[in-house]
Amino acid sequence: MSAFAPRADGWMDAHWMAFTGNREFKANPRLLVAAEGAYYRSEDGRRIYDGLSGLWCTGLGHSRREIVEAVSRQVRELDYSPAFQFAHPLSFELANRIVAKMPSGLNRVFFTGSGSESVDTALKMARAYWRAKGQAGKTRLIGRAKGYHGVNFGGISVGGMVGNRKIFGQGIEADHLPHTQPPLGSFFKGMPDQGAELADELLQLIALHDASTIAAVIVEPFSGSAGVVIPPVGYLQRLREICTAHGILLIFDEVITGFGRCGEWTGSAAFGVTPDILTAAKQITNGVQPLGIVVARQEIHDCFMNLGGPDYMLEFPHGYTYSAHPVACAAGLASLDLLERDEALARVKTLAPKFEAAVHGLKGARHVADIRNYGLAAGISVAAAPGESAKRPFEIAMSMYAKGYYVRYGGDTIQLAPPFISTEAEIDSLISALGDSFNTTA
Ligand code: PXG
Ligand code: PLP
Repeated sequence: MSAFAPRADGWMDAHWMAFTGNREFKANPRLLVAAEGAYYRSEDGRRIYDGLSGLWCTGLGHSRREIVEAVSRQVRELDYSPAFQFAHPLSFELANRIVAKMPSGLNRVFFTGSGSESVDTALKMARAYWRAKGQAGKTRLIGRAKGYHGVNFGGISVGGMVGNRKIFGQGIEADHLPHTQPPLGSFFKGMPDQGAELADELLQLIALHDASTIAAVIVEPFSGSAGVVIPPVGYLQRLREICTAHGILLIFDEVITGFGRCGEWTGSAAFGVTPDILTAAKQITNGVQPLGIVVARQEIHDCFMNLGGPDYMLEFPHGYTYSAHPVACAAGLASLDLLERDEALARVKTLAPKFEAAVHGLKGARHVADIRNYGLAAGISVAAAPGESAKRPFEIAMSMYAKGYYVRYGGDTIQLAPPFISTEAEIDSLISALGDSFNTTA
């Protein structure tokens, strides 16, 4: 039990919470005080099923002994080491282990502390790469409507979640592809079989801006935050072809899709398309420590190494205090071990069709406007209450919490990303409770 019991004396006022309705939360706090396997324990002593694997990051389940021990050992042995000009052995080991899981050709790993930092690092890398190649005019970045690339200035500029951008003023030079979410009511299972031609919209942006001004295109293989938007069959292939033909880097933001959620090590492997740069975070450490990565093709890395100048000078002036943090690297190594030992990818592949059948069974429940899924991820669009599109998802998530299930609500959707270690019975009970919550919401 937590040593800090909530009190009614303004104890909660000082913490300005992230992406939270602070006023509502502090009136009705939902405090989690422990976790093990696929369950949290709430402050009021209930077991809560973790229907989103934390925030898409704890697929192996909580309190895994091997990760806890690796982190404890590392914190005792080397709690911090400077990220610049010095290093520790774990980061090299982890980079090698990561490269072995990446699509072939992606073999140089830059460490960050989060998905947002990984995205901004990748965008800077893309611009600096073209400059290093003598094409300094290639600075424009292309994202996609409904894209989520974290919350730093680069990420919100290429991002396409309107609510995350509009109050912050001018960002950096970016344009956007149209999103690929099928019309409500489509109820596609897995990849939609129509919509690949939306990739050709990139040709319009190239005609408008000229490829000589465009550094990179960044997309999520499937979008998580926007409500789980799955790429149409052939869409990512077409984006790849166009980027290659026009000399534009393709960045896959795999902060959610990387390290198992798709039933493969990457969304790139699942969808059969290789980007030039790949970002990931979250599941690499099973959420236990903050860690992000940017993995680049060797030619991109080598371009910086070959710039010339004295070799004690920096090739890429970029990095974070917590880049390759030793405790995060220890968590990463232990998580990779467990992802392998648990045969997590095979487990996701086995569960995915059952999860798909279960979640699509919600079609016909009250307010269910669409269902989209891939691997162990699903988004359910909720028909809007008049004038209040975000209200029903909130009410449904609160009804689920009262029943002992944590699900994510955002915009007009409910999102599910069960732990890889879930049983079929747990998934069935999650979906059955959710159906009930939809049907009993006004
Ligand atoms: N890119 C992508 C594709 C993401 O999904 C980020 C970047 C940013 O990562 P950090 O570590 O800076 O948060 C993300 C994060 C949700 C949800 O419920 C999604 C994210 C974070 C929190 C909630 O959809 N994605
Ligand atoms: N702001 C100040 C004043 C700093 O000194 C630093 C790092 O030294 C930063 C921001 C960046 O912090 P981080 O490296 O954790 O991203």
